[in-house]
Amino acid sequence: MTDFNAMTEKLVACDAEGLQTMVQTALDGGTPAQEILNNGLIAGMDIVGEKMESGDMFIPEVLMAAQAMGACVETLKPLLGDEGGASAGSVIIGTVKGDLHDIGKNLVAMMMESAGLEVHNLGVDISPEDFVTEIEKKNVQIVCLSALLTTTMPAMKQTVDAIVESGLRDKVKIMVGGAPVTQAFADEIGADGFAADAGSASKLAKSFIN
Ligand code: B1M
Repeated sequence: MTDFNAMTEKLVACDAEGLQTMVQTALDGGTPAQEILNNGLIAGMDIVGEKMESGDMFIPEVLMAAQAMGACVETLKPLLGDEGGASAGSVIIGTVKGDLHDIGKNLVAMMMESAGLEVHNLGVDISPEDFVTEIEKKNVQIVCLSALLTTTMPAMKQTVDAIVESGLRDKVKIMVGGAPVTQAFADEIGADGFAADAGSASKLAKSFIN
């Protein structure tokens, strides 16, 4: 049986090599990738967040933990979700201006890809203007905005407003997500949907396409 507590401890200790070995051992032992992601990696990152808040972990360590998690997510990627099929629609996703968090956003992108969507991942710190430019360039049906900071949530509203002003609002569905974001906030800023996690984001995107 996989010891998820030991896995979270490795992540909190920023032991990238030890974590990777543990993830591989769990996979070899038949533990599903989704369980490893939820109970080992995301649970570990929640503890990192608590320690960051209480001043027990500092930015360089948090970054190291994030990198260790990112490497493990790459290992899990081919094994997570497999609804397959031809491209069901196209999406752009990015973290809004001023915000550099990308782990959750990348998970959402990954789940959407494995659900058969064509995903254009713009990265982090994306301005409203750049979102508009990319919507035009890529001709996508769905726009996903991610924010992890309460201070960057207003940039989500600015992005929705910029899409309205560009005349593209009717052409796209706008989805928002990230730890501080709620359905009420999505409604308030005029987004079409909110998703609390990568799995439900992928399902919601597919429902918009269908
Ligand atoms: Co930051 N950070 N951070 N950080 N960081 C948080 C978010 C924080 C809650 C930590 C804390 O204090 N407890 C806090 C925010 C407080 C607030 O705003 N209320 C915080 C802070 C304050 C900061 C800085 C300001 C710290 C400083 O400099 N003093 C700074 C800001 C930098 C910036 O962005 N401008 C900062 C920096 C960093 C690092 C760079 C060190 C690093 C990011 C590395 C990286 O992403 N490459 C980092 C990290 C790692 C975190 C925590 C610890 C973990 C975030 C994470 O990756 N979670 C975080 C605490 C926490 O969340 N527990 C914290 C795992 C990930 C899988 O979950 O991102 O929530 P999440 O994604 C989920 C869902 O939210 C959803 O699906 C995902 C998967 O299920 N989702 C979407 C996400 N995006 C979506 C988009 C969608 C749909 C769903 O579109 C439709």
